[in-house]
Amino acid sequence: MKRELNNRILTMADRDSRQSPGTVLIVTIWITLVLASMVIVMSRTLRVDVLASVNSLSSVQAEATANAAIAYVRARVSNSAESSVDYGEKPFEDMDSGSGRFWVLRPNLSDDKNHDFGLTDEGGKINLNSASLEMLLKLPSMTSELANAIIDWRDSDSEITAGGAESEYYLLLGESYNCKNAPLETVEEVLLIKGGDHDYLYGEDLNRNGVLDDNENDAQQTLPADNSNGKLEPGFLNYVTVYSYQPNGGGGEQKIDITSRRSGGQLRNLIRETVGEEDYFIINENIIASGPYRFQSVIEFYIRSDLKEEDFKKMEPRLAVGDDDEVTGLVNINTAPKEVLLCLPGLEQSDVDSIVSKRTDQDNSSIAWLKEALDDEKAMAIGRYITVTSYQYSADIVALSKDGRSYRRYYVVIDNAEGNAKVIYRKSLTHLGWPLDDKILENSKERL
Ligand SMILES: [Ca+2]
Ligand SMILES: [Ca+2]
Ligand SMILES: [Ca+2]
Ligand SMILES: [Ca+2]
Repeated sequence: MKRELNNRILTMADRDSRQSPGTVLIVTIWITLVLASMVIVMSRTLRVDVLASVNSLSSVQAEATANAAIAYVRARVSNSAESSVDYGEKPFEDMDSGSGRFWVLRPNLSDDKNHDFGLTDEGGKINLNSASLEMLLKLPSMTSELANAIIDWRDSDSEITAGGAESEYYLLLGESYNCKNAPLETVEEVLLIKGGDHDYLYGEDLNRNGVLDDNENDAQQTLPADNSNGKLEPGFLNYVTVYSYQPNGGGGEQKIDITSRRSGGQLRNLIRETVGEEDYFIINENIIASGPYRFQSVIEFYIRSDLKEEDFKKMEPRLAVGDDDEVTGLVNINTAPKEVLLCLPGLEQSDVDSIVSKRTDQDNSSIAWLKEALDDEKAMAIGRYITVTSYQYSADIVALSKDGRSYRRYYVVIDNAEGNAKVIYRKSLTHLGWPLDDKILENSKERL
């Protein structure tokens, strides 16, 4: 029995010792496999880390480039002082910031095939906070419902304009809110307003680059639902603003409010100083013969006084319309697109064409040239809605990292009314995708 047991133990030990080399081999193979897979995992992790750091470097570069672009644009605006910024050159296209390249994209409203670059004058737009109902209604792709609802949205009262809406309407919506009863702070706020449809605001230009892209011309196949007619039907986005305003009486210099009869004495003195005693009597007679000694606008003063252009220009900086410190929403006739000019009261297409053809070679810092472009009645009728100076500009900045792997797009609005060109609005548009030619992206990646 004991022997038998010993034999069994021996047999087992024997069997174990026979299996040993195999077991060792299997264990070795396993260890090797585990080590190998660890190496693979580690190297993959390393590769991912390297890629991630390259990508995060690209992001940092793109962000730095965007910031450099914003600083550059601010400098351009503050240098422009009260006159318009240069248009038509190339200081906004493919600029090198060191950490990357940037473009300041601007939709060319008369060309949907090519990108255009530069700053956009917010003063050349219709201000949603100050425009009359009649002016709003003349905007392209504006509806009567939305125009009325904009008036209700911004006015402080709760009386419904025909077709408009006050809180009763908004409180019944799925996600209810009150009518604002205060000025709009962004243009996109119209999407909150009754009738403020995405299609009216942006039109077919889904990526807001001013160019007809493939998806914007394939009907329902991909967003947006366009009419595939080979043309970009934009919304009213590029014709409206909420940012335009200008100092009126400010600037330190004493100004004369020409809308007030009480300023008559001051105004007479200014005329006398400017044209001399002899001509003063003629000018004074002209004014008295044509109406009371007060004026709705600077251009009305110019026309009714029949001053010489050079004399008027000397007086112009001293004249204020009303006694408010600032005026909201005057349309800059030097820069406004035709669609915006057409919104001004009483203007027809031929008047707008005349303005656009005359303004190109005129001294734009004075409003005097308008007298050559329009007949007197029409010029005086739009006088109180227009200006020739702008203080707010917007820039649609596209910034690409040096290695071409990352980009950012920011829409910024810059206010220079106080001379410090401050950014008053900044919004990322990166989610809309790369808005320029795809070749730019491909080529910059190839250079790696
Ligand atoms: Ca209201
Ligand atoms: Ca587009
Ligand atoms: Ca489409
Ligand atoms: Ca179309």
